[in-house]
Amino acid sequence: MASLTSFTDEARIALDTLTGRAATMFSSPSLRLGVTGLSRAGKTVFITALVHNLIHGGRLPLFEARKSGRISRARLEEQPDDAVPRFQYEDHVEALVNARIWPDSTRAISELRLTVEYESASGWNRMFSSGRLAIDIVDYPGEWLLDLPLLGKDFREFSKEAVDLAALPVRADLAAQWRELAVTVDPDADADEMTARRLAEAFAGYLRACKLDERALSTLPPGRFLMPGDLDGSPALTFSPLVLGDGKPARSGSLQAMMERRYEAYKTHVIKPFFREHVARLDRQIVLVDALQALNAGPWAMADLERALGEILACFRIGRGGFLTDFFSHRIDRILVAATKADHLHHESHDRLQAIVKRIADRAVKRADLTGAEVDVLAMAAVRATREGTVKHGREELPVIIGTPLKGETIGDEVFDGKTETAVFPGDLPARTDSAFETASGEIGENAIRFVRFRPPKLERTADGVTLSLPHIRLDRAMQFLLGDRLA
Ligand SMILES: Nc1nc2c(ncn2[C@@H]2O[C@H](COP(=O)(O)OP(=O)(O)OP(=O)(O)O)[C@@H](O)[C@H]2O)c(=O)[nH]1
Ligand SMILES: [Mg+2]
Repeated sequence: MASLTSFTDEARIALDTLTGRAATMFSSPSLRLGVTGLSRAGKTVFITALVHNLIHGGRLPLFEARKSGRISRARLEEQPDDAVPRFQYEDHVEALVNARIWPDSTRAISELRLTVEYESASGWNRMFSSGRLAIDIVDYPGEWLLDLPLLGKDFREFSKEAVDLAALPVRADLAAQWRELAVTVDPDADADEMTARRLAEAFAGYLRACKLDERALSTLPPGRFLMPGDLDGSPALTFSPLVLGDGKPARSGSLQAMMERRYEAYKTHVIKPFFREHVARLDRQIVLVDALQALNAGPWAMADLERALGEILACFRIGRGGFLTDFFSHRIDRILVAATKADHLHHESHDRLQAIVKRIADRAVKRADLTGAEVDVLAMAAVRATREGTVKHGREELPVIIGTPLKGETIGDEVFDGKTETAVFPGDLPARTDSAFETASGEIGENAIRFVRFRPPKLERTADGVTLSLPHIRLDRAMQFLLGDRLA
């Protein structure tokens, strides 16, 4: 991973950051916050809830600048990057707040600028700061980050790793079709577009299956195979790992040579620009993980999530220690790993969820060698769709969560209509963190909690009919960690 980017890339990043720095000297300070996570982790909901709570005066007792009344105004402004799609905040709010449905899946990068006007807590800062902070929030798929390690690997290494992973018991059946094809293809045969396409499609199919299957596996690179963005069908995406024998170099004109070339093109035209234009410019990062889904799927999925998180975190190490260190004005100095959707659990289990995620994150952080950046771990719900209660069960009082299950959700024989509120006993997470990771039986769903998807909450209104802001769990803590010091 030492030479992730070539000299010219690094020089360009340096130049970009220098011009970026010059620009910020004349405008108000800004902070680039990256929001990532694997698909469905909760990125869109998190950003929408954060912005909504800031603009509409949400209850944020742990967010110090708000609590002490120093934020006078927060509003959306035009984003600085014209070439990046805007995060469709208004549509997402309409869905969440008015229609009470979850926002649509978003499959590419987007950006939103939120400007906060505040009064510094210290007189010194008040004298020298403009009292304005522009927060550029960048939403991008975690799958794209999983591509970054490819920059340090040639086609042969990429192929070997992919072949090895596909043979793991937990993946083998999902990969069967691609593996069958891959072993019959002769890498030394003449390059042929149809073979390339069949292989690429089979490989993409396998990656998709990992994601859909109840095993809840994180995906493998190349990230654009699942989320092609505007690259769908392009040659840079029409390749696949091959089963390669000993170290013979590819014969010119062979299938192997063609795949190698496309793999390299993918690195040059997809991975590097993404890294250079987006990741290298971030100041802060939140990585959302759907730990509940992985917990429900069992220890294999937990191990897989840990692997993916490790690779994601390793991407943020870049820019330290190299000759470029001095140029990086945008080095990521704080990373928050957050398990979302904690509202599916009773609050007694929130700390357990946090402990489990902390275990995964600690190991991943160690492996990613992230010394220098401050890393925190949190269990939260960006939007709280449930409230708590207790239900008498014989002599026992059971802690329950109450909410409106989505239409079509089931518990036992009951099928919900999307209108009826119900109390669900979600079960407890294991008190002993270790047990979430033990592969003793390796069975799926051993730690299963009862997982029902709820509709977004109905917002309360005040006596004069004003709707209150979106409820959450510990969103304010996340905001304090990610933004608090910049509003001090
Ligand atoms: N109860 C609850 N559900 C949530 C929360 N956040 C996300 N979800 C659920 O998770 C789903 C995915 O959330 P999104 O915010 O769309 O996730 P994403 O990471 O943007 O997903 P992609 O755009 O597909 O990559 C939602 O449709 C909700 O069902 C939360 O805070 N509470
Ligand atoms: Mg999204």
